[in-house]
Amino acid sequence: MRIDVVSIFPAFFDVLEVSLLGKARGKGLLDIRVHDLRDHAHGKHRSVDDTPYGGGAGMVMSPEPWGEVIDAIAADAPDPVFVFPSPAGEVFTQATARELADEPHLVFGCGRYEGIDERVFAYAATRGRVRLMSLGDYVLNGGEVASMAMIEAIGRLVPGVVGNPESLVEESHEAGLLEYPSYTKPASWRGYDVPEILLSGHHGRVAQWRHEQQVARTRERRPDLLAD
Ligand code: 6GU
Repeated sequence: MRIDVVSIFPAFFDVLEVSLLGKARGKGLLDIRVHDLRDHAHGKHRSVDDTPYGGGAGMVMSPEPWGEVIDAIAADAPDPVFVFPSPAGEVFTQATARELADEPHLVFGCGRYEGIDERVFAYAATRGRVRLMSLGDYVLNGGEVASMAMIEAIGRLVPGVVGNPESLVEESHEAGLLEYPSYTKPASWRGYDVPEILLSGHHGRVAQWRHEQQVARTRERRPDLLAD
């Protein structure tokens, strides 16, 4: 899978060189390319933003550098999915991660300030498909950390990135439930004991207990997931 990232802070994405995704890049499973939006700003001060029409606080990212970088990426590889992280977007879920993991080419456009000139989204839609995606109901300073989260959630679903594909199956959100609790040795630690059933060797009863735990903690922590 190819992933292009556009940002005025490309250094945010240096951490994509470590851990599981770093290894996947080394193996050629993920082709991640980070672009500095400022390379496409041509004014005397290389500015990428300006004051909002209609007034109001903050600055808005100008369309011209975005148009240029979108053209450069789309010329190289047509019809990508453009993902613009935004607290005004649709909510990114495990289902979204699964959908996007099937795409051959994603482009993450990271906005800063009060956002990106709205026309950029319309233009990007002429060069590919466009999704505005939010991580949840809170506000970050820009799209960089949000993109990182989405790239990790999507990248680990690309075949070969996670060594044992079975570990993707029983996770939180895969069955619409939270994950069951996990334990390892020692069986007794500082007065806390591992639940007896897990030491019993009865695979069927263990599976049933784990499912009950999943339902119980989902009801307790995330009743919204059980509603639908
Ligand atoms: Cl995707 N972007 C920003 N700036 N803030 C957010 C977000 C995204 N998701 C939640 N808060």
